[in-house]
Amino acid sequence: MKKITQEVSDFISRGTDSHVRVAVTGLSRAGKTAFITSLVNQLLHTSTHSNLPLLSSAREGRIIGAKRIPQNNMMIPRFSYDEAMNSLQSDPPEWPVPTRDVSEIRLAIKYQPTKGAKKLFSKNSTLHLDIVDYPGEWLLDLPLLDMDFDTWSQNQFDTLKGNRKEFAGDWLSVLDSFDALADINEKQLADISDIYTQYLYTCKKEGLHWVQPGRFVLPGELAGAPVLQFFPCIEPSEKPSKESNYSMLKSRYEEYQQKVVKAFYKNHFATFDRQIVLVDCLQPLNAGYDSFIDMRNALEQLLTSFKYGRSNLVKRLFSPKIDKILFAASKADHVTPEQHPNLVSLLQQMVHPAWQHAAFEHIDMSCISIASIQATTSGFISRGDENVPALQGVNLEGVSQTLYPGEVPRRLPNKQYWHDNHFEFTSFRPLRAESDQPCQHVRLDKALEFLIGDKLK
Ligand SMILES: Nc1nc2c(ncn2[C@@H]2O[C@H](COP(=O)(O)OP(=O)(O)O)[C@@H](O)[C@H]2O)c(=O)[nH]1
Ligand SMILES: [Mg+2]
Repeated sequence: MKKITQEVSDFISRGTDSHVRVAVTGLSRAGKTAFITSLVNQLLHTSTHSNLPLLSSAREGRIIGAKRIPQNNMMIPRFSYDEAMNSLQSDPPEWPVPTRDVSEIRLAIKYQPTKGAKKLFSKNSTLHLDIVDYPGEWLLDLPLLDMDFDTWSQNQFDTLKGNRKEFAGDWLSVLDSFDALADINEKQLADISDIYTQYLYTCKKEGLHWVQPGRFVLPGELAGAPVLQFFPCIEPSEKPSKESNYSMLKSRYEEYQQKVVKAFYKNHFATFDRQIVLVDCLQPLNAGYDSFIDMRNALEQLLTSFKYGRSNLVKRLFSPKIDKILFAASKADHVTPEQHPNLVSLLQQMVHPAWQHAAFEHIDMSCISIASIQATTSGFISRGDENVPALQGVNLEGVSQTLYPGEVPRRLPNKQYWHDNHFEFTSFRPLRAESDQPCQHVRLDKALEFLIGDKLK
């Protein structure tokens, strides 16, 4: 009897749309933690101070309230909401400490439905919202599923041009004295993997985002595990023995494909209903042309996980459910509001080519700009007899500043652009969060409307 009741209740849940899993991703430092913290904070405040006019259910006064409830999936760590809020409420306020793994938080949102079966059954309905945070870098690993170790290795060596070759210097020089045919030397494999991982970290530090394997730079709970201890290696001309270094590297790579990459897609990705991809377009503007092109490539790569065409790997593995993807240019409060349309246009340029060439069947997509947690306030300052837009904020050293950070280009800039223009987007402290007020944000409600608005009808 109990089982039947559970099944019936699950059935009604699904039939009345009362559960949605929203995944939040983006490359590291794109603003995922800030986004989730603010989103949870806004929803928890809806019963007292709603600050979400662009979310129709909130504007119409139909949200009764939201609370946190224990998540269903016990294998995923809890998103550290309280810790993040403590940082934002401290004096001076601080940004939440970065986390580097998948995590989840679950909310129950009570609302008044407007239509259909939900309204018929009861006056109030509850939407269970799961929010899952995972590093965008993990999506860069998808192509590995279609490549054997030798192909992947060759691929990695082929990318060693320009800066990358320079960054890989240490690793390439230890490879010179590495004997792939010799008997397995665990210590040596661990050491060289470490140097290879350092190379990947250097790429990231220098603003290059396309790194493989993605889990090496964001290992989460796998830090130090042998499955993360391999590196590209040219296939030896002689047949390697089963006990050789080469065979060990190859079998670790295969283990990584199955137990890390495939497992992520099966256990996590397959469960997502909606996806938001956060993109920090300002960081590559600061860093320069190469960083820009690299971010575009990384985004294009990331998008392949959502191409559900017939030949798609993801589709071959399971039936993905994602029906809406939102791309959001994050940290928009780094530039003055009249630049926000340019920021969106720039993001569209990075995302659209990949989008148009691929068959993104049945996925609704949109691009917006947001600031999850505002760090600046915008206004005007008078210069001569002109009023010019400006931002005010407190920088990370605690100094209050008023400035005009410059224009955001509408289109993807060419190389020359960085000779003629100089970007310097200052980092500011977040505005302090008050315990009885929701955080200040820009268009987080627009993101919510896109992601869950229809589920609150
Ligand atoms: N000004 C501003 N800065 C932000 C915002 N969101 C994130 N940041 C900055 O970006 C950094 C990285 O954000 P975080 O959410 O930790 O990124 P994650 O690695 O994607 O989780 C933060 O420490 C802030 O300095 C925002 O809405 N406004
Ligand atoms: Mg984070």
